[in-house]
Amino acid sequence: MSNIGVVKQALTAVTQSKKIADLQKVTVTPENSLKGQTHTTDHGVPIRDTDNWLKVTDGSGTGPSLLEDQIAREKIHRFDHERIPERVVHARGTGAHGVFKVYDDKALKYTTAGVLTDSSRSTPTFVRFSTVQGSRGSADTVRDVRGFAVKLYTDEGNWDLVGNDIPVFFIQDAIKFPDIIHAVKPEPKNEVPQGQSAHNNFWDFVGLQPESAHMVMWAMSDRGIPRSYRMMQGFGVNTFTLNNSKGERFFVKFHWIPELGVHSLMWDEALKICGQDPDFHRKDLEEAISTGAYPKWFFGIQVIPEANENDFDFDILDATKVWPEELVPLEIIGEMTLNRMVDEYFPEVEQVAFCTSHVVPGIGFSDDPLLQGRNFSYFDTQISRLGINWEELPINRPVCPVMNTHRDGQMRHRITDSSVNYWPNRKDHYRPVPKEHDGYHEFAQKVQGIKQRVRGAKFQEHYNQAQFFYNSLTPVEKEHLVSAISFELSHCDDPVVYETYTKLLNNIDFELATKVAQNVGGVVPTSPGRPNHGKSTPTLSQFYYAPKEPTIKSRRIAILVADGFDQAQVQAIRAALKVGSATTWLIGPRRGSVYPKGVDFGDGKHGVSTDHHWEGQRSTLFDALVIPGGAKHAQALANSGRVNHWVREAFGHCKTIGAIGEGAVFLREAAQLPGIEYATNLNSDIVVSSYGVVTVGKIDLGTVAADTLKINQED
Ligand code: HDE
Repeated sequence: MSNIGVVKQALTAVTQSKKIADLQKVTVTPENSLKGQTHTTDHGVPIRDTDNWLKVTDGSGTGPSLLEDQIAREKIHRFDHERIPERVVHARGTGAHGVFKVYDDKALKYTTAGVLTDSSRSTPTFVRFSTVQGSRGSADTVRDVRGFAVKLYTDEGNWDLVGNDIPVFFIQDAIKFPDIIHAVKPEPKNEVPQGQSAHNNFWDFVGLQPESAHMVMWAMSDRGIPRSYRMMQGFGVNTFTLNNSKGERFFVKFHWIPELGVHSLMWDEALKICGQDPDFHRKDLEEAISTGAYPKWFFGIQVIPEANENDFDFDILDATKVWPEELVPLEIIGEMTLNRMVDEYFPEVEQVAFCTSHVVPGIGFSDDPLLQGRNFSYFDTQISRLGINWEELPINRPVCPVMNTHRDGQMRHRITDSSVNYWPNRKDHYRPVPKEHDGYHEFAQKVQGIKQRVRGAKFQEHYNQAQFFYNSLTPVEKEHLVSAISFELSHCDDPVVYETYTKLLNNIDFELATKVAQNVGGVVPTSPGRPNHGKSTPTLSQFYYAPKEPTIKSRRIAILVADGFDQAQVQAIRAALKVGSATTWLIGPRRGSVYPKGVDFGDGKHGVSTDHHWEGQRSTLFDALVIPGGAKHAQALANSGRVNHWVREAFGHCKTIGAIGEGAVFLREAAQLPGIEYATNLNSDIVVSSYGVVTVGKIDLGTVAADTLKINQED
């Protein structure tokens, strides 16, 4: 068995859960038992030939194909029907299994939900991450909101927490959802663009619907281009409720905070990765899980007692608003770890189906008008995607008993051996849980009023929190935000659109509006549209979430080598990075053997296998880069235009670059990274320069004739 096989087997042992055991009941063909198994039709008849359609032939092997070939017909018909409708939003995604735990029973003061209060439980979970705009085959690293949908298979039924990586939403009332989605999706005339919001219709809509201003700020910030699904926050967004055993009710918002911190790509990187590796985020999740670097999130709640509902200058049921943590502290009560990839994409990731209306006893809804609409929408969409029996699908079915009088419908799998299918019945089947026991019951909320199509007074204010978010960004984050909106508006060719939006921006911030308007030819303001309240919080900048101890865990680090590299250095670097749980990748002039210093080229014995050719994997796919010493190797790197571009591009994307000896000379003389100080002799062991360039002068660099390293001008 390969090393990877051994690791996989070891990891599998620790990733069993009730849900995995349940799925294994239908995993009829585990890979290790497939070898040598007989090919059959779907009705189980063994077949001899799956390569040739039955023909009438005179012996020459050609002739008309026969429709009577039921084996060929079955194969083609099954294939013709392989596709189901993709999700109308969030079509592109990936998923993984995991486990959720709470630390203690502190939340008992808010809720009776066992999943949130019983620390002896390990609740199996399935998480699906997604983008929103693009179709199923679109790229991962587009600028977009990311879906963060969690299914918790609790002992009292499934709880679906269907969130995003951004804590607010574009609209306040669910009735506007088709409008915002039509506006952001490819335009109706020509079905462009794909995986982008950079087009007239999106900016037209958000310019005319100012309640979206806050979310637009978030989506255009670095949150819109995460480095990894593992490095984003998750938010339930809507306001839910918790009920305790005393009959008290609390409003609640749910949060996921990644252990590794919140990190983003640079926009230039994101654009390039779309072409270089459109599955970048999918592969990233798989790589982390299969190497045992299990992604982890801390789970937090913000809680407001029912009596305090109206204490804030915003409406706590308005999904376009955050609850500032200074006003409503975040309580961390548990964590979720993802530890297992799926065995097959379609039956698990494509067929998993979430419903915001799926909550468990102790958790309820609020009058948040977005949530109320979502509770209708998700069930309906699953019927059209998967059919009415979608909850029987293996990935969706609960791990606790399911028993009721629902019957029939397309694709019914369950067989209930009962002569009655209604309640009440003479046999006492399907008896509802007695009132004094558990079971879901609605909070007895008093409701009275007038039927009207209206929104609350506090729902009318749209700019305070957009400004709050902008004020809370660091200067670098603000710069990225300006560039992002400028990129998007530059893709709008209707002046009405970019003029309207630049005017709207002036209600958020004068400096922001001025810079964007100058970039895109919009309306440059002469004075602020409204005063800036000046309020900010550290908790909205993604820097706030940096892990307490800096970590390189699961980061991808490239080591650039050519023939003549210093192998002892490479071994030492790899060992050191492995201790920090990073992965290292040798990138060379060819995928195959590269020969270290002191070994004859092609000696057939001492070559070291590289992972990739430097044309095959670009710097954008790595987090950091190391260049070892070795004079001949450094010369070869210097001679390659691609390598010089590789290194400069990594530098341009602010990646950490380390170099030793001749590797440092290469950086200085060939790649010519600007504004950097280098280690120059044995005595200056290590020089940490600006932009994270670290050079080590293990040798006297003066002995390496600098001018022997020349840049290949092709690049
Ligand atoms: Fe969704 N949303 N949504 N949404 N949403 C769907 O359900 C909808 C909203 C979110 O990985 C659909 O199964 C309405 C907010 C995620 O399978 C659909 C409204 C948030 C996913 C639907 C919203 C989300 C969806 C399409 C406005 C963040 C992917 C396929 C009231 C909290 C789940 C599907 C997955 C998917 C409707 C707003 C997150 C059509 C009507 C707010 C992560 O039912």
